[in-house]
Amino acid sequence: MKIGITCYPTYGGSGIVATELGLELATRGHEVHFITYANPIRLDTGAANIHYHEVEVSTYPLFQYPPYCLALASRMAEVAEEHALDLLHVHYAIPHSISAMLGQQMLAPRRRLPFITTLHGTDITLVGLDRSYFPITKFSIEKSDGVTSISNHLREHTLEVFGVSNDIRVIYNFVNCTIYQPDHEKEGARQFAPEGEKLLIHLSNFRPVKRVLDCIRILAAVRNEYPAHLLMAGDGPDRGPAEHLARELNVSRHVTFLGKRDHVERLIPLAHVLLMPSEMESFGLAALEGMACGVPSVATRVGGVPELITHGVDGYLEAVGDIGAQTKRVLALLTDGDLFAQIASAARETALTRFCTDEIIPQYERLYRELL
Ligand code: GMT
Repeated sequence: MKIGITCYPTYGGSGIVATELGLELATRGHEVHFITYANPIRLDTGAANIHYHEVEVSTYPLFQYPPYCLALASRMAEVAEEHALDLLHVHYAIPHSISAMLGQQMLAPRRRLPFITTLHGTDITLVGLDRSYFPITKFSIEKSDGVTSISNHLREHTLEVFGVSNDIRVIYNFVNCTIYQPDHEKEGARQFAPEGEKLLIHLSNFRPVKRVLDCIRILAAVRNEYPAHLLMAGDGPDRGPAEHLARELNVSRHVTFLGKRDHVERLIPLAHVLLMPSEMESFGLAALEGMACGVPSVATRVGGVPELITHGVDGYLEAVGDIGAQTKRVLALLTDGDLFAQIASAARETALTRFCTDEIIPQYERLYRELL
């Protein structure tokens, strides 16, 4: 099949899922065309069957807000026509599904171009609920030829809040378990913690919903009882406040802010625990990447996370903001070798059996075939 994929190319779960999906589809022989305003961060444009089409958004003094949505729609129609695309698959409803709908209408006199919208979370739970975006988000879902959501929780939430009658199919996030592997020796941890402290890791876009300050508070509390070092991978609005808090709590020597990182599959396996203290997660892709690397998560019981992590089996779930409870779980994993081995191996097993690419990618292929 010839598939056009659009996503936010920046650091964020939806862009990562879209990019990894495109790469996986390409290795399965499909022709994949990324139509985005910049090269998606994890995209290897040299890979076989992968094509990249940049969306140029021209400005004009009259435009206080350059109409990206229109530039994207034009580019989608152009690429679809030129490369005979079978369908468009957009990730994150706003504004991608509206652009896809316009692209579809531009081609309608000549050919059919179905489009699928994958809902990722904040497009529904945060941005989509904003009064200025609610009606258009609802409309774009209704107009999509196929809609998928990355968890049951997000599906239920969408049906309830938007009152749409679409058949929303749940297709979970996935991880490539060959690329994401455990590292039992964790030798590389010494580059960050030369005194042999165990590593905790957090990965996100440092937006308020991620509660990155809680990671610093947990690290400080853990260090009262056990030597640990925290890796903070990613960047975003709460990085400054997190650095400030680390200084205030006198732990800045024990926290490394890495900024945006490629190849997190080389970083995550060095850690013993992944922290995901989010206010909301519709799925929690970072936790899944951790599980594939045999790094259990101490996370919050929110949104779709319980569909991924089974509390006490392959990770831990605690209440949002309960630093004490999250700290206790981290300490248990750091100090009890048998417990760590058991939970880490169950986490890897969950990734392998429920969320690996071989399990999930065919679900997208099936949906594409049904639509065509
Ligand atoms: O979490 C973010 O702020 C990024 C956001 C995105 O769309 O890039 O992530 C959402 O999509 C991810 C991939 O499907 C999910 O794993 C995240 O749970 C989801 N984030 C939220 O629901 C807050």
